[in-house]
Amino acid sequence: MSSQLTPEILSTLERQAIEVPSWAYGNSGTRFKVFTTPGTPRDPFEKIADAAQVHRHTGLAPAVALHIPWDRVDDFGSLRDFAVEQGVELGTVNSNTFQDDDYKFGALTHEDERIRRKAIDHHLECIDVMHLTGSRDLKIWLAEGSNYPGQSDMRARQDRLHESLEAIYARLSDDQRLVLEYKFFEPAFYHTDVPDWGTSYAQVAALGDRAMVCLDTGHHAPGTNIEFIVMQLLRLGKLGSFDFNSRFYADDDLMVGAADPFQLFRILVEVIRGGGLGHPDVTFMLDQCHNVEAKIPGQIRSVLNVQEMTARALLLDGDALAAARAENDVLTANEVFMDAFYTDVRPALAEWREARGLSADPMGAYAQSGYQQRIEADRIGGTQAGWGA
Ligand code: AOS
Ligand code: ZN
Ligand code: ZN
Repeated sequence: MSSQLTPEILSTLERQAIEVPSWAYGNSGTRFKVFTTPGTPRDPFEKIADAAQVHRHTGLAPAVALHIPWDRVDDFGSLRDFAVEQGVELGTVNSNTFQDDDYKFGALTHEDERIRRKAIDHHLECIDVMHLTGSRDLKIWLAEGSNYPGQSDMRARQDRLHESLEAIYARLSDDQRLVLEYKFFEPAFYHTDVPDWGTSYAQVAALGDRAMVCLDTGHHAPGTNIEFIVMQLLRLGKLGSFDFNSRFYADDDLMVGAADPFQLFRILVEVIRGGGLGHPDVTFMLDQCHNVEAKIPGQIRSVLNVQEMTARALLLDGDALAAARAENDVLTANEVFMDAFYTDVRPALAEWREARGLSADPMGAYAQSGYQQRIEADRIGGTQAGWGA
């Protein structure tokens, strides 16, 4: 293979697996409008079928993350069997405590014991689902916080959060994990109960080894050095998963690698440095919504973006970098770093794909496959599943 990608790099790439989110295939939008897309899935089975297309054309996306209640079905065993038939497996189960009137002032942190109990029970239901789907991870993102100074006792809420998480954690089996996602604002605007990696870390560290932090790349203030957080969490053995996406302003949930490929590269350099690439502890997930672009191709493009930046990060010349650092040769160190980033690996990856029986051009192959035309014709009528449906 005529490329800069060594056999070692190629075999590392071979093991790359990215979980795609079921909600990426449903309709989504902003607070202003949800646009519908022809061919949108009408139920969780159709979401899985669409997700399987991404894997079929890229070989990169063998698992689909679920969301409860959006993906609740009568028989999770048959959803699991269907996924296997389609060539994928069911992955992380995401809980939802943000769409119920009861949760207006909190869920796991709520002052009212009844509401906390309800939120805990929802998570126990998610764990039951995980047993049926074969999922390892329960991902918790909390929409809790307050909008005005004085509104809430932030400290008491941390204590209640700990107690609630403890009750959930206690229900996990030995091979299951809890990952706690942080987000600096939205929907609460003054304080958020899990706003940053430090809070997430403190909460999961108090639970035990099978509780880890989930890092969503869109959940930081502009200018945050996310790769530093990646480094630190890996160093502490607490990076459980990524929610990849990209953002220009807030939690935009755009395609990963679209807004700032260099940031994605820098993150992947630290993942590799910290031993997180291909490590079972660190799940790569996408958390994206495709509001105006086609959904399946949007997901195909996204996993390819992750692969491309991973390949570039693997090209980083560690020896040259170490030598420059030892000499405090700032400019050479930076040049070595940028050389890897600027290397175009697309032709090499296309060649490699072909060698593995995949199309050199997965976007083109999907467009040619006729799948999109088929779902647009077949799925007319019925209720389209959406973000929140
Ligand atoms: C919300 O902002 C988060 O990124 C979550 O990961 C959320 O669980 C996901 O968007 C699906 O609900
Ligand atoms: Zn997320
Ligand atoms: Zn988010």
